[in-house]
Amino acid sequence: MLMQGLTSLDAASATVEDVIAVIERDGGVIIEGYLSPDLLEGLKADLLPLIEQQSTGDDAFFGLQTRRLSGLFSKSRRCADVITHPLYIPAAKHFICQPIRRWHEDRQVEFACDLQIGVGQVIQIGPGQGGQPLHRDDGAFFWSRTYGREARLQIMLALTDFTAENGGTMVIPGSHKWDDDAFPDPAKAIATEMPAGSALLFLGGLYHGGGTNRTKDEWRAGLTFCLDASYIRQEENHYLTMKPEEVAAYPEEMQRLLGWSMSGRSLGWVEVDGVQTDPNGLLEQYRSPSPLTA
Ligand SMILES: O=C(O)CCC(=O)C(=O)O
Ligand SMILES: [Fe+2]
Repeated sequence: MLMQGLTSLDAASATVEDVIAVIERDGGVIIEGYLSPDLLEGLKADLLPLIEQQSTGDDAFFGLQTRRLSGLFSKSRRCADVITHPLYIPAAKHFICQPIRRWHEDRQVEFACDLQIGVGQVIQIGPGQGGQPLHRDDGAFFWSRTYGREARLQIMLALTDFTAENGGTMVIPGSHKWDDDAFPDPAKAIATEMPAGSALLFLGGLYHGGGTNRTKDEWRAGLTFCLDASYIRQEENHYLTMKPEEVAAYPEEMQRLLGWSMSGRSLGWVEVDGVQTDPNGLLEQYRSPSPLTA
C-alpha cells in the first residue's frame, strides 16, 4: 500500500484555514519556514548549550540515547515567539475551544474553554537511538476518542534538520480519527522530514513517536510545545518550575497561557477578600521591584 506523506505548507503563504483543513484530514501538517532564521539561531544559542549538559533518558520510551530539557520559559524568552506565531494559536483555538451549550437560568448559552501551555521540551535524539513506541500524547491526560473533541494541538519545531535517517518524528497520518483500540502499526508510520526552522503541527490524538537515528554523529534537535484545553491539568508544572517574577516579565497573553489565568467563571481562581478572583492580578506585585525594597 502506498503510504501518504504529510502535507507541507509554506508559512509565508499559508492561511489559518489551510492549516486547519490539512490537520482535520491528516492529523498533522508541516509548516516550512515557521521561524525566521534570526529567531531560529537565537533559540539554538539559548537552548542547545543547555541540553548538551543533560543526561540521556533511563527507559525505552524516554530514550537511552535521547536528551530532554524542560522549564524552557525560564531559559529563553524566544519560546514565546514560537507559541504566539499567527498560525498556531488560531488553529489551536479552532480545534480545542469549540463552544458547548449549557443552561443559564432559562436560556442556553455557549461557553468555550481557553488555551494553556501543557508542556515545553527540547528533545535531542542521538546516534543509535531506536524508534520510540508510537503513542498519542493526549494519553497523558487520559483522553479518549469517544469524547468527540480535541484537547491538544502540539508543535514539533525542527531546531536542526529532521530527516528519515536522523530520527525525524514518525507519524501515522489519519490516525487521529482511529478509535481507542486501533493498533498503531509501526509499518504505517512515516518520518517527518523538514528543514530547520520548520514545524510539524499535530493533534494530541495523532499516533507518533521519535524516529530511529541511524546516523553516526548527528543529534537531531526538536523543540516541542503543546497548547491544551484550559480544563485539563498541565503536563508540566509551570507554577513550580517558574518563579512568579519570570512569569510576570512575559506579556499578559503568555502569562495566561502559562496558567496564571481564570478560565471562564469557575476554573483556576484564587480567593481574594472573599471573592473568587482571576489569579493574573497576583502577578502585579512581581512585575517590578517593590519601592520598599528597591
Ligand atoms: O522527539 C520526537 O520526535 C517525538 C518525541 C515524543 O513524541 C515524546 O517524547 O512524546
Ligand atoms: Fe509524543
